[in-house]
Amino acid sequence: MNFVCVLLISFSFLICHGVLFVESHRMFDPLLKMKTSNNNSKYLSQYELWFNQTLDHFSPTDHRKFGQRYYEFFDNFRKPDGPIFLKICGESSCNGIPNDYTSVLAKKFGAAIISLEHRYYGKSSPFKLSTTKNLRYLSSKQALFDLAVFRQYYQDSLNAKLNRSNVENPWFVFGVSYSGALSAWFRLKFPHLTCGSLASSAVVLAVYNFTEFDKQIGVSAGPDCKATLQNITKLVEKELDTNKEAVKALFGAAELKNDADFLYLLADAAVTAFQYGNPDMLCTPLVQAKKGGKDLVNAYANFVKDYYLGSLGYSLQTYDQQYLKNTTLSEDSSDRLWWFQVCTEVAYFQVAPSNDSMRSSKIDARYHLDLCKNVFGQGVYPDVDATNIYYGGTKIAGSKIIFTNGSQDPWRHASKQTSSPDMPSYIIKCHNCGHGSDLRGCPQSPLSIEGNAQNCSSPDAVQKVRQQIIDHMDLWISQCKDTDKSCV
Ligand SMILES: *[C@@H]1O[C@H](CO)[C@@H](O)[C@H](O)[C@H]1NC(C)=O
Ligand SMILES: *[C@@H]1O[C@H](CO)[C@@H](O)[C@H](O)[C@H]1NC(C)=O
Ligand SMILES: *[C@@H]1O[C@H](CO)[C@@H](O)[C@H](O)[C@H]1NC(C)=O
Ligand SMILES: *[C@@H]1O[C@H](CO)[C@@H](O)[C@H](O)[C@H]1NC(C)=O
Ligand SMILES: *[C@@H]1O[C@H](CO)[C@@H](O)[C@H](O)[C@H]1NC(C)=O
Ligand SMILES: *[C@@H]1O[C@H](CO)[C@@H](O)[C@H](O)[C@H]1NC(C)=O
Ligand SMILES: *[C@@H]1O[C@H](CO)[C@@H](O)[C@H](O)[C@H]1NC(C)=O
Ligand SMILES: *[C@@H]1O[C@H](CO)[C@@H](O)[C@H](O)[C@H]1NC(C)=O
Ligand SMILES: CC(=O)N[C@H]1CO[C@H](CO)[C@@H](O)[C@@H]1O
Repeated sequence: MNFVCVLLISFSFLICHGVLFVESHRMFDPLLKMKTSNNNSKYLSQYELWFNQTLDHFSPTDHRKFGQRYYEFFDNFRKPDGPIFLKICGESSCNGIPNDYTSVLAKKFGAAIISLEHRYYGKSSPFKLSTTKNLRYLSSKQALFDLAVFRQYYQDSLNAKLNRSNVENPWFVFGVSYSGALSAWFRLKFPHLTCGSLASSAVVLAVYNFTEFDKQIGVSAGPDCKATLQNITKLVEKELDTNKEAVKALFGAAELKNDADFLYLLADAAVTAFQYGNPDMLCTPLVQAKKGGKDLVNAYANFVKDYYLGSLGYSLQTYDQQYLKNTTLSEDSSDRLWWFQVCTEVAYFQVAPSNDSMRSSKIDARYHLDLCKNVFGQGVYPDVDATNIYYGGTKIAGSKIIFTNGSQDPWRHASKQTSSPDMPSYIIKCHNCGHGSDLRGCPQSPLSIEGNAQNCSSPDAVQKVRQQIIDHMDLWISQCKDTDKSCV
């Protein structure tokens, strides 16, 4: 542990008990956390630090604060002028700084890594209950402002620790998926606060009827697997008419009372295989079952139970509108929180295309709008146009942003896929390249340490894009340092 780290950690001991919460008050024991931190290779650090964040950045009169959790990792930091990587946490509890490819980049650049939990998620909830009224400060706009204010605070406190003032380390922001969009938008809205951005599988385009998503699943599956999945959907729909309880029980999903919720689970389970780089886990047994004349629904039920709900650990509750209405905060509140963001800002409604769809045609825009209304109340629906006007969608007018996408990932159709000199875009093409393969390697989930690309069907495709990322970072960070010097 080096000098900066010791100082920052001892500083945190002073502040950690005094964090102000608007309604809730969580306590934690820093010593306990200290003991379990830094010895799990999946994380670079799980040692919690706290920051008093402004609840409403857009109100001139409301000055309430809430405690926001963050992490830091200084092992590779070239003090005092090394870069600072701000790794943005997205729509789930942020339990530490994961040991993905960012740690390789940190070694290469002599960088510190800082990670701030997204407001409302995990332990960074301003309120005790997630009622619709309390969720009114949950938006990407507030989250971006959080990052800006935190970034400034962090630089100032680092300067104070290093006995200096008005010095800026070169910052670089990172994110994957929704946090990838935040990474791009941060550079767009606060270009003076970061030298550049990596926007991995960044969903910068808010989409209302996201039919491209399902179409990509069909392409990623290939003709045989696709036809099998389509037949399974038809068979299950038929069973729902005649044998509802039995077919739900077969998938271990008897508790899903709403049939469309159940059909959504079935669609999502297949999606995850392609999105996270495990296509063969799904398609090999299905195509084999088909060839061997076995029961297809049964084969798919085994995949959903063993892989999706089993080894990947997804929960049925995610699909259960009854559960999504629960406003008690717990470990799994992320589902309700993310649906709120979907229902108010970004939509990405994964509806069945009118022709040739994988998922049931019952999963349409009406299903999503009804869910928004049922879970959050009358009048809650996404204003997608407003979101795209605010950020620009795929016409985002930013600079020094790298967009990366995986060829098999359905989400890439909500990303910026055309390259421009100021915002290079790269596609990583391989059989199991999906969501965030540049940072996560293969499979993308569960995590492979340091984003190992060995098990990608084409490791070279991943390495090539990684080298391009490094080249851009190198250039932009050095340009940032030059600007800084000329200002002194
Ligand atoms: C956060 O707020 C609490 C209560 O006002 C205060 O005691 C604590 O010092 C603050 N922490 C920081 C880091 O400013
Ligand atoms: C991590 O640290 C805890 C507490 O010191 C210890 O009990 C545990 O065995 C350690 N785990 C590993 C994998 O080293
Ligand atoms: C910081 O500066 C003060 C006054 O200039 C000095 O007393 C102190 O030793 C310095 N601390 C460090 C860590 O350099
Ligand atoms: C979305 O699709 C539905 C049909 O499912 C259609 O009624 C609606 O107009 C579409 N909305 C937009 C914004 O494309
Ligand atoms: C799908 O169902 C159709 C009609 O029942 C059948 O002709 C076709 O062979 C099936 N295909 C697969 C891959 O199961
Ligand atoms: C809501 O969730 C909490 C925490 O998980 C649980 O204790 C409670 O029973 C749930 N309430 C309802 C009505 O399901
Ligand atoms: C529907 O999809 C099939 C298979 O991709 C294609 O052959 C057919 O032309 C499509 N029909 C329409 C009306 O788009
Ligand atoms: C690659 O996959 C093989 C077999 O699936 C597995 O045993 C191995 O641990 C994986 N290697 C890496 C580096 O993930
Ligand atoms: C940078 C790049 O290769 N982008 C491609 C991503 O995918 C879309 C759709 O397949 C192509 O049109 C882009 O050229």
